[in-house]
Amino acid sequence: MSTPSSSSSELKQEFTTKGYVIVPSLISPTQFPLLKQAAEDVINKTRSGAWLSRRTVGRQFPPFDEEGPLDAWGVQHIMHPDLGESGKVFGEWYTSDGLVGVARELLGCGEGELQMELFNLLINPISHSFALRWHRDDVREGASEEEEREALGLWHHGVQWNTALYEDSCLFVVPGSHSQPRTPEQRLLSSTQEPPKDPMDMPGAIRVTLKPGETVFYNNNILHCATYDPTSTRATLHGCMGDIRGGSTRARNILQHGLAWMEEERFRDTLSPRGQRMLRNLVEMKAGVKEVGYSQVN
Ligand SMILES: O=C(O)CCC(=O)C(=O)O
Ligand SMILES: [Fe+2]
Repeated sequence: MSTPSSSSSELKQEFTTKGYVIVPSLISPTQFPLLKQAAEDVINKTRSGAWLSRRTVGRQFPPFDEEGPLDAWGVQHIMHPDLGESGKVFGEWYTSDGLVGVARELLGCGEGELQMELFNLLINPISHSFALRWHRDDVREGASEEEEREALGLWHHGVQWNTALYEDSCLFVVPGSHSQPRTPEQRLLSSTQEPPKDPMDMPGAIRVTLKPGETVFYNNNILHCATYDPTSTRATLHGCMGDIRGGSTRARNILQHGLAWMEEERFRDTLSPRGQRMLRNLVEMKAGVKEVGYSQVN
């Protein structure tokens, strides 16, 4: 995985032109049951209120407060040492050869430049349908065409991914929109705070379906939205990694999620030497940044 090959550059090319690419199997047969079990554990803790770092129904973007309803569409900070053995299982997969190999390939960076970032779990709410409006993660909906062009012209030195543990059809994207300002019609449909009535009304939209074990890597400024159905099991690993050559360009996107816990020694102690190196890069970046705002308004 870590040595470049012709098929690997095809992967990067697809990621660069379409803004996303699907990779079949980055979870080994031994890891799969461990990840499923760890997911079940943290989902139970979240739904019972024992784990309060979560994304609750009704709130689309950070900050995700600890208060509010118990029905959640996401579990935050799944490598946290307070999650015990489950946290460790997630940490082992986040730093595994397969995942790190593809991330490096898409980032075009060396092992020493990899930055540990976010790792969360996206789940089905149990009693509400919910949806996220059309958005780009780090460009606000009111950005002018010129502002959009400028923001999308920057390479942010990061990759984000969703890895499905169960079949997942929640995400919709507009291929190619990570590098193009919105058309007037796309702008209209993504300027509202309301979730879409039908995501397929968005010109150019496609629905991304992942089979268990598949991963979609995407540029998080691609125009995207998601719908959450309480009757369909979802447990999808949702993370990102960066390349330190991006300096503080990724600070807002990452630090708005509240990562003070990652600076604790007891978290570092749960990680492999590779994980500890990646974490050190994050902590150094964080130290150079005074204050970050939020990418979106809820
Ligand atoms: O649920 C998903 O797959 C997408 C989540 C998302 O877009 C976000 O958290 O900003
Ligand atoms: Fe998003």
